Amino acid sequence: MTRPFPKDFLFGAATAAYQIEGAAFEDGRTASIWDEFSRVPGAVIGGDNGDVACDHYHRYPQDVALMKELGLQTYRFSTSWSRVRPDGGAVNEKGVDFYKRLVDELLGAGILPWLTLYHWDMPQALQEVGGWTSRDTVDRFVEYAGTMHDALGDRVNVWTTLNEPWCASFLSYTGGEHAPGHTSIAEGLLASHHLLLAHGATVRELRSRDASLNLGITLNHTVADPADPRNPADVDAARRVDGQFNRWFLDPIYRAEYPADIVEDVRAVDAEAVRRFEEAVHDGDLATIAQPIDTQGVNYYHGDLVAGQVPETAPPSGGPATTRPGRSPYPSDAGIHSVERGLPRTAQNWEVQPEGLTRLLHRVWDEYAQPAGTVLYMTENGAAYDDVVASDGQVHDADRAEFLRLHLGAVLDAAEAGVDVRGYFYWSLFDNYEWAWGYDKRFGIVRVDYDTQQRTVKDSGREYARIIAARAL
Ligand code: PNW
Repeated sequence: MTRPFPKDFLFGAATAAYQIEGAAFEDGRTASIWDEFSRVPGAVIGGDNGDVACDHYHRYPQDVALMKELGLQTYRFSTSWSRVRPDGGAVNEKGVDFYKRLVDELLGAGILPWLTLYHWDMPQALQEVGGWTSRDTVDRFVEYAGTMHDALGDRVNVWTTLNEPWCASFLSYTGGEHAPGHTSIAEGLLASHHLLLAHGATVRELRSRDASLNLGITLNHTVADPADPRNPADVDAARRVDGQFNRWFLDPIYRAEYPADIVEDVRAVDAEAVRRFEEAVHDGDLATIAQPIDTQGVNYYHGDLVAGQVPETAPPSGGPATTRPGRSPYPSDAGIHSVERGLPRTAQNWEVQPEGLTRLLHRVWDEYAQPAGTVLYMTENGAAYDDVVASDGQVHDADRAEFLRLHLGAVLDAAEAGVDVRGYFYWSLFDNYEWAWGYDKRFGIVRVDYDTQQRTVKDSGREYARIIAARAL
């Protein structure tokens, strides 16, 4: 029995500027926080950086041809702020032109461009005056968004303001794992608020320019389950993971409020940080953040089984083993312990838990998106595996093909039960620069040989192409 996808369901794949473009200092682009952070000793495995990456900046015509060959209907990419407005300052026409050429190439191939304005590569010059901890950065971001709309508003309909503000705030300013690599609770809180404010202000600005645009944001989610649902400490651990990871962003966007339980949890840990955060939330900010959106992107990789006490068997770490000191990305992290449940794991030790995705989609739809009239798309889902190139020159990645089928099935389960989820983007089209893991972890359905820049469609890519052609599982 084959299971058909809904008629208007869109199949795509996703990338991000810093992870694939390379050409880091060409045509007027200046440093971003990732150019800087990747050079900090011990911050990234292997000391890797995005100077060359997949050289997509020069190879985009062949790359778009490959997308067409796979049958992708849509392509999710991000634009580089420091290419378009180097140092966050004046417009750089050469940088803007790259995105015009890319979009024209996509449209020529019949592929819908799905543009994300911020996938973590803030100009380093703006970081030096506070980055996302500074309210001024919000205005700089809206200017940059306006530049992109001036250039592409006639050709791009779908605009995503931010990718995963949780990573851009707490993983970056509190956990220290991502650029700028800070470990401050106050900075994480301030960054999250200014990112959300930048989102809302951008939606307001673009909406006022053109009411026909499809505007939204992409959030990364987890599904937190208590190890023992009858143990109050485990239930509380799950509440706090959910609150800090999911509700901290969902509640302001859809309900114009921050989750009060989490504010109080964090106050108990660092009252001064919460005082600064509350001072940074001005009258009217929450109304700005809660602008109606057309689309919410859902990114899902895995869930979390958590306990209130240290478990007998701790699971392997799901974080990159860099040599820099970090801290938990959760401002209130006491009493949150991951528990092993024997699920299969990817090469990053991330659990493979497709049923969590079905539950997540139901939850986001029922509690947030449906009441707001917002439609859902899966904007990221994928897996790193230790690929090998076989003697026939191919990559027989049966594990990734299975991961893809299982998660597409989980999306279909939700869609068939009434969740309005209208598309799926596999992460990622290419092997690419996997942030603090460097080039060590490969997510692509297309292999990239970093010596020759040769692209090879993996078995998982062929499988995806078959599913897209059949529009059924
Ligand atoms: C997402 N975490 O990152 C990003 O949007 C992609 O750029 C990235 O390549 C992909 O997922 C795979 O990692 C995340 O620690 C990075 O929870 C880290 C986390 C979550 C998402």
